[in-house]
Order: sequence, then structure tokens, then C-alpha cells
Amino acid sequence: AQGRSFAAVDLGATSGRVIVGTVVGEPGAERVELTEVGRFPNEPVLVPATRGDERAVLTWDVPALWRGILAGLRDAVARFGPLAGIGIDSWAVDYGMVDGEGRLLGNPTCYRDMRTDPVLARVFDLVSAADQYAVNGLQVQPFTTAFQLLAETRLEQADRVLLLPDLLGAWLTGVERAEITNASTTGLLDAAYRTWSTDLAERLGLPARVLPELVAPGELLGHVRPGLAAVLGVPDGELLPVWTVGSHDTASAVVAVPMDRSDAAYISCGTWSLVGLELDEPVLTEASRAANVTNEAGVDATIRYLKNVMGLWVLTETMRGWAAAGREVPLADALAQAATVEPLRTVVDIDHASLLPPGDMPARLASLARATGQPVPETVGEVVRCILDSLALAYRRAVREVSALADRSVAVVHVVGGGVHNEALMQLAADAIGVPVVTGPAEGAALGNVLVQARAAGVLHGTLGDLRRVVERSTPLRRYEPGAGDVSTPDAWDDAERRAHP
Ligand code: LFR
Repeated sequence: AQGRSFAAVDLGATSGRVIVGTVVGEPGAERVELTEVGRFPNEPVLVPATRGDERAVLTWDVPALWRGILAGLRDAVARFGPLAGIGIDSWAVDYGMVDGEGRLLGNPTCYRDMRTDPVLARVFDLVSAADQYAVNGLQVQPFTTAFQLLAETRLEQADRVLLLPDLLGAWLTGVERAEITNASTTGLLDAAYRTWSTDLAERLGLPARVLPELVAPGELLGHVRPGLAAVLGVPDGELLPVWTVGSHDTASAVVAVPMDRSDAAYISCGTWSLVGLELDEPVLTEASRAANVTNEAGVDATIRYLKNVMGLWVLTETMRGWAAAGREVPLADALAQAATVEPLRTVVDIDHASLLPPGDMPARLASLARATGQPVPETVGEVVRCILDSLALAYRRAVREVSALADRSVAVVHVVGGGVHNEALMQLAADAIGVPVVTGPAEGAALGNVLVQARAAGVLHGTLGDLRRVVERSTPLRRYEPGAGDVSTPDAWDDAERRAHP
């Protein structure tokens, strides 16, 4: 498979992966075969903030990620070399600051750290929410890069701010750029023109000088530096290209959504569930802003018009808490127990701000249940069922919102990402939304990453639609019909909606 294998570095907020995608098959009938060559845990670490401060900061262990990436790439080169390229995607918004020589100024802070709370109290006095949305079209989240930068204590020492994939790309190649899909989550990108809004940056009091030159997905970023190439086992004199991809993981995931019609919606289901539509133009209306729907930049100048639903994070963090307390439950058992619980017994607003930081999820769910006069989930089954039902309910609300605000009907919902393995949740999603749910691929972000590299390298050709036909040929898809699960009546979901959002 010489020259047809691409390494996707795909970093999630709970694990990182290096996955090789090899393009096989005749022209017009290509498929991509994925092989995972590296997987490593990713968990933020609490590090004391300053000498005088009792507060600790949730920090990303970038050197550990880098070690996992290098090990995975080494393996990729050994098994599939010569590689036709590398592409990097990760969760959005987080960044490293580098000095004039590109040296990292401390480990990046995790977006789940609460340091922006004081910023949120004043940022809309600097520039109103309506004015910000008119330019950036971005949802308001406490972790938006611009708000994090306002909470930075050392920004004046920084020469550049590099989003995580851009930082790692710079380490690989020496070239510092800002890839556009991820840049769109900073709050500083103009959603319609796809350029930095230096005006907005200045009005927020942020120095535009730290923003790197923008680059679109599907370009050659550079080649792996010679010294590093040797470390990876690349033979002397051979060049290993690094391509820009949809470096926001959700942008890469959306590339791999096998949609073939305009009435399709998608859910990128991992740590977060990103629920939305692919559009040609941003929706910057006041109604859209009020609903906090985001217009993030997609590959090929598309708009990812979507809502952030808190996602499987709530389940993962619940399971982690149980394990830490010595009551570890295998996921399969937890899901089996949930299946025996009365459907929609307790449904909460799964997007509630209290569920964002790490911590005691069952206690927070209990307080949301109490506040809305519902039974408190006590057993493992009840807690897990509450999370799954509440997620499905949030999907239903989000699909309705984006479809109404973009004036597009939705007749099918595609789900990509690791969440497709959660069959109970997929059936609930179909029942709640009331349209068929089609699941696959599970490694959506990695596959989207590979597809964009392969097209940039001239191995694949065509539009996003053409790339999505490659996805269909590469992955088995599964279909869930609405009404096949244990809560099929729309009335039951309407009633649940009233309980979750009284
Ligand atoms: C998903 C994701 C979301 C973004 C969140 C925080 O992994 O990238 O799209 O809102 O993480 O970065």
C-alpha cells in the first residue's frame, strides 16, 4: 500500500489515538481501511496555580500526549511506511502559548477548569452578546478560547497562541499556523468571512498579534523535521508530509458523516454530543443566538450549525467516580441494569452548567432531580437510565431547534463517534427524535481526518459528497427505527421535556 496510508492523530478529552487509514480499491470504488496503531489515556491533572494561591488548575499533560503520538507514529511508520501523510485533530478551544522562539510557556489549561467564571461576568459589558454573535456566530460557552485568554495571567509573555493541534503540528514541522475549523471555536473568527476579526479581538482587549496566520484544511502544513523523522524511523532523505485537516475533531467527524440528502442531521457522539446540520451559510439571527446554536467552520467552506449536548462525559465521569470510590461497575453491567429501569423515570437538563466540571455526577443529577420534583436516581441502573434518557431528550430538543432555526426539515439522523456502540442510547435517540437513526462510523474523526489528507495528497478526489461515498463503502452502517424501543410515544417525550425543563 505504498503511498496510500495516512496517519490520523485524533485526540479526545479522555483518550488519544493514532489511526492509520489506508486507501484501497479501484478509482471510483475506493475504501479506507482503518488500523489503530496507538491509544493512550488523556486526563487533565490538577496542578497548583501559584505560590500564594490555594487554587489548583486543571491542566493538560501535553508531554504525555506527545509521547503517545510519537509512539503511535513510530509504529505507523514501521508497519505502513512510507506514509503519505500525517494529520492532527483534537477537541477544540484549548491552546498553548509559545514565546518568540516557539517554546511552550507552561502546560495548556483544560477547558473544564472554572477560571473563566469571573470573565463571563464582564465579557458582555466589553462587547454585547449580540455584537459578538453577529461576527463570530459562536455559541456562548464558559470555555471559549477568547474567554480563556481574558483569564490568562501571562498573555503578554506570549508571542503566539496555538490551538492544540496547531501546537503539535508546529512541533512536528516547525510551521506555526491556525487551522480554520478549530479557529472558529476561539470566538475571534469572523463566521462569514473566515478571517480573524481583529476588531472583535481589540474590543475585547485581546492582542491580535498572538493570532497566527490562518490555513484551510487540506493544505500541506510542512514536512516532519529531519531530526524527528529519524526518531520516527523514517529512512534518511524520505519526506513525511503533515497535511492540515479539519483539526477540530468535530469538523473531521462531520466529514465522515455519510449523509446523502439535505434533510439529514448528525450527532457526533463522543465525550460531547454535537447535534446539528451542515449548511452553506451561517445563521446569525437573534433567535439563533438566543438558542445558543453555534456556527462553526466546516471543511470545504461549510458551516457546522450545531448545539453542544453535554454528551457521554456525564456517563464516563459517573463511572470514573464509582471506580474511584471502590465500586467499579463494568459498562455493560451498568447498561444492562439501566435497561430494567422504568423509562423516563427521571429526566434532567443534561446541559446544566453543574455537569461541566469533573466531580460527583450522581450527586449533581440528584440535585437536578430534586429541583424539578422527580425521583432521585439511587441505584446504578437508575443513574445510568437517567443519563441516557436525558441525553436522548436533549438530542430531540437540539434537532428541533436547529431544524426550526435553519428552516430545514430533518428526516434522518446520522450518528458517528464512539457513542454508536451504546445501542441503548441509539434506540432512545431514534425514539425521542422520531426519525430513523443511522449509526457509523465509530471512528468518525479519524476517518474524516484521513479522507481530507488523502484528497490533499491527490489519492482521493471530489467533493465532501464524494468523500462520504467512500465512508459508506468503508463502514457498516446500522439503522434504528423510531418506535422500536421501550419509550415510543411522542407524548411520553413531551411530558419528559416538561419535567426536565419546568
Ligand atoms: C468535541 C469538542 C466539541 C467542543 C468541545 C470542547 O470533542 O471538540 O466540539 O465544543 O470538544 O473543545
